[in-house]
Amino acid sequence: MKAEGTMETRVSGLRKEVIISHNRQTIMIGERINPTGKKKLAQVLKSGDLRFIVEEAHAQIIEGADILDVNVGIPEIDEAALLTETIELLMSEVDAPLCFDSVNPVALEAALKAYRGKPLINSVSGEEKSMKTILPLVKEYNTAVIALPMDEKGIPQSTEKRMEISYKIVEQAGLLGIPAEDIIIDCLALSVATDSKAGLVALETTRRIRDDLGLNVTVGASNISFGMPERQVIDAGFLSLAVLSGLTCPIVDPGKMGPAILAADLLLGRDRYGSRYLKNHRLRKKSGKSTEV
Ligand code: THG
Repeated sequence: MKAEGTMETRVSGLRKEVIISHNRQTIMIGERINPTGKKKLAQVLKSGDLRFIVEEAHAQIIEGADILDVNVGIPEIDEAALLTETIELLMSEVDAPLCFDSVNPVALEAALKAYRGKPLINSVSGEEKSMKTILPLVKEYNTAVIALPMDEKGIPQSTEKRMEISYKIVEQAGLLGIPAEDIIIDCLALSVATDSKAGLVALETTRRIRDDLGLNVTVGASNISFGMPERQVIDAGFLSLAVLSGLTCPIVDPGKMGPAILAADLLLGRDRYGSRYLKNHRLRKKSGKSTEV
């Protein structure tokens, strides 16, 4: 099947809409509100003092994030209450649309009830159980959703199998009345340290999702370099190749990968007069975040 063209995914916060499309500039989803591997964040989430989260939100936006991923999953907390509180706080502090990163449908629904705008749910997979619990939420609360092309057997090695699962999720969503453009496929980057073809498969999946389905594509880019030295070089290289292949909204640390993404758009003729690149550079410089002296 050849897609009729490419689709637009619209998400919004209270005061700002973001349009994700293959014909537009790359959208950055900031990943730093996530306690995975971050002692400080895990600590503030436990203590309930959420000021650091607000700081991280503002910092990521200065660094170029268009959407903020929000993951508050730590053991032994009431995730529904904590996610809702965090979402409410962030809505009052930033205009950017939010992406709810949770595997807990109860927490997701609580946060969805509190949200004003059209958020992104991260994520649904091709597992029956996931589709059955997450897709009805996407429909009922009119959200967009990130879909992982994996199923009960795990993450497929082949592009073909990833496409098959992507089609299945789009079809299941369609049966519930969810439009295809509200689905963003994660091309699933695995580490090149354990599988030297992992980059190639993610890039091929990205290209096929764009060309065959016309859908937007995301990726947790830093997975690609897990276990390797000089990770940022690998991540930045992967991102440039992936943006050319059809990646439209990577999940990244904008402090580290912002310039690489904006450079990719600039090099692909998607940033007239380099104005986005330059504006981002000035903002970083002003806040002491530029890597240049
Ligand atoms: N796909 C989708 N969602 C995702 C991922 C994905 N959400 C979570 C994750 N992957 C993307 N987010 C992060 C958040 C933090 C880190 C990596 C990815 C991270 N933390 C450092 C660590 O683990 O060592 C902490 C170090 C630091 O503070 O810099 O790297 O793939 N759909």
